[in-house]
Amino acid sequence: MRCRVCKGPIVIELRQHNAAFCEEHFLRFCRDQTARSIKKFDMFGTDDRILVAVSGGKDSLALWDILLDLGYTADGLVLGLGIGEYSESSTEFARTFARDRDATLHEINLQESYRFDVPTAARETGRVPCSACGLSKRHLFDKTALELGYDVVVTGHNLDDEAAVLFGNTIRWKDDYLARQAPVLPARAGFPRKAKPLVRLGEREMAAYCLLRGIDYIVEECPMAEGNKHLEYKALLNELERTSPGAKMQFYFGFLDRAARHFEPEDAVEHLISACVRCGSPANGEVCSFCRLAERAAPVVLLPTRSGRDS
Ligand code: Q46
Ligand code: ZN
Ligand code: ZN
Repeated sequence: MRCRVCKGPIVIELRQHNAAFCEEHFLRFCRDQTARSIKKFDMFGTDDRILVAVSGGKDSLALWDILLDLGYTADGLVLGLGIGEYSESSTEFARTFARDRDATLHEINLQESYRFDVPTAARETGRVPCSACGLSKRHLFDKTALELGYDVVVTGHNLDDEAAVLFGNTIRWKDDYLARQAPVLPARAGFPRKAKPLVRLGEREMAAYCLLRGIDYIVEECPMAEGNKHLEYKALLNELERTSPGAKMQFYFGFLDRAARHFEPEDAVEHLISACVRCGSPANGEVCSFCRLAERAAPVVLLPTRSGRDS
């Protein structure tokens, strides 16, 4: 096979696109696919300040790299989740990338700022680790974006992630989650806009992108991911993709084009009416779910108040 664009020797074949590319045109393909999603879903513009949710993995670092190359103003935020060596290495990869690209990286360490970490929170509250972790991540990315004046938070969720989440939500018909499956979610009171510019690219492409660009990233899976249903769904969809190239794209984009509108929330009734007395974030009671989690995970320590986030 030869490169679809220049007919030169190839570095990758993409069966779902019935195409193959040389290095230069594969990198351009990744940028073009990202730019296409940003435009099609009206995710953000060149005047917007973007906060990249950086994990130290291939997707978030590739996304950050592509956004910078496309000329966007994109800073990163990495969270120290306290998941042993995995968290330390992840943060180190994020720092190295930021240093190499002369980009701004914000850091929040759960233990230092809130006196708990993900394993403790999971243990003390009886939640599965990914639930405690996801709640903390959403809260800290949203809150930091709003406090520092970013217009949008972007995440490195790729097509494999989104198809797996859609699959899980579909087989259980989780209407409320299906309503939030779009690659861009508008800002609402207390929440910034969120976007997933990598939805047209898969894991394999992102790994190849990082390899070709010389971006080092954490390869190991998070040790707390065990039992995570999404990994199971990903494996199922990979098997399907092997025999039917393009199945993931058809499933995900078919849903967006033809079915998503049926799951749109009815007249957005605002359930989260109050501001958390501790941190000011939206809450459906006095205290938001993150502060409730933190209180149970680190009960003897006074939590930061609205005026002293990192103190
Ligand atoms: S970091 Fe956190 Fe993930 Fe680890 S504990 Fe689960 S959610 S698997 S992306
Ligand atoms: Zn080429
Ligand atoms: Zn709170």
